[in-house]
Amino acid sequence: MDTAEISKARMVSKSHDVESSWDDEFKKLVQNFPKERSWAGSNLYFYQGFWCPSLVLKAFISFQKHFQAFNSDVIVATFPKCGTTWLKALTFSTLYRNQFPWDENPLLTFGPHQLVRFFEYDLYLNNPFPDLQNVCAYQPRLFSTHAPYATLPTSIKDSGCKIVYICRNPMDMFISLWLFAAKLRDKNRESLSLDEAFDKFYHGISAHGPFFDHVLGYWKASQENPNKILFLNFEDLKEDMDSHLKNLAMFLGVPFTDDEETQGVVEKISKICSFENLKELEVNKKGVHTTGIPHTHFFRKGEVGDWSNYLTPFMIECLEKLIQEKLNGSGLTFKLSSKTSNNIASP
Ligand code: PAP
Repeated sequence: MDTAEISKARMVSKSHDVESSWDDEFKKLVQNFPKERSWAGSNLYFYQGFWCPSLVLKAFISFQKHFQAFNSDVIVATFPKCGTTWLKALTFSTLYRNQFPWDENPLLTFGPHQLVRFFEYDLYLNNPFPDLQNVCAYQPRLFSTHAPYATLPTSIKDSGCKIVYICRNPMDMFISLWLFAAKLRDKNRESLSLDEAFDKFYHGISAHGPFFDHVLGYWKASQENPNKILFLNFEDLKEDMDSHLKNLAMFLGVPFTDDEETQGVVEKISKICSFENLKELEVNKKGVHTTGIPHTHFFRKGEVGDWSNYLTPFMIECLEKLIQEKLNGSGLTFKLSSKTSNNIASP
């Protein structure tokens, strides 16, 4: 077995073993939660309106119960496969740019997921009370989560901490997740067919889904409180990185100075965080995340519109209708391809 296969085997066995490691009290707590098979073959539990993977259910509940936010904290929140890795790299590099010499940017030696750690997939995974004072090498503290807005700990919602959220059109997100799940799936199980995955996605069943509830939860919260939540789109970033990076810096309270702009700092950040650069770094070719997932799995194509190579006309029609229905009246728009004619706006 090569390193990737060993990591995968470890990750799959972690997901499968986790339920047998639950104590009686926890088993009792979750016994009545609705349950479904995840796309990669483990279990999803329906908890507080969302499908939580068995691997992180306990960690998520610990995080929800015990995490105390500081006013200065920054949290990268995402639905899986919407640009988490990218936004982690961008937020890290923007927020801390004056805390290290540029040619020693930690992104060159650590994966974005190692630098901006998940609450549920990392910090709380094996420890209900992680020492959060010492996990961040830089200040302010920077964390990440796939948790839906409605389920965030009260201290995150009520404190002055800031949330940066990125969403992505559901067609690209769906294909990205389907291909990712196939890589994680246990060798002894057949991969989920595109039809099967589509059926699950259409009915809101995927890790941290329903997708639309997740996106709209953060979208509405960002509309109500734009100083607290910055809502970004994968497709907008692809189209015009520099102006979104300036907005991000402004939102984080570290706007680029005129000098920095003249020195090309914005372009440097966008370049170091680009798909092409990150994918080729040794650390991202070889490293493994705490869950056992190889870093390479987080870098596939990074494009807008790749769904057109996979979805059937029937699937496209269903998703277009679903998008219209779900976004109705919300003011949220998805760009489905880099060609502007192919966009779905909310009525
Ligand atoms: P996660 O939520 O599981 O952490 P996430 O990083 O959101 O994963 O998703 C990975 C997707 O982002 C992949 O998309 P694809 O399958 O359509 O290719 C990956 O290629 C893409 N991605 C990763 N890094 C970047 C980047 N720097 N720029 C653009 N896209 C990226």
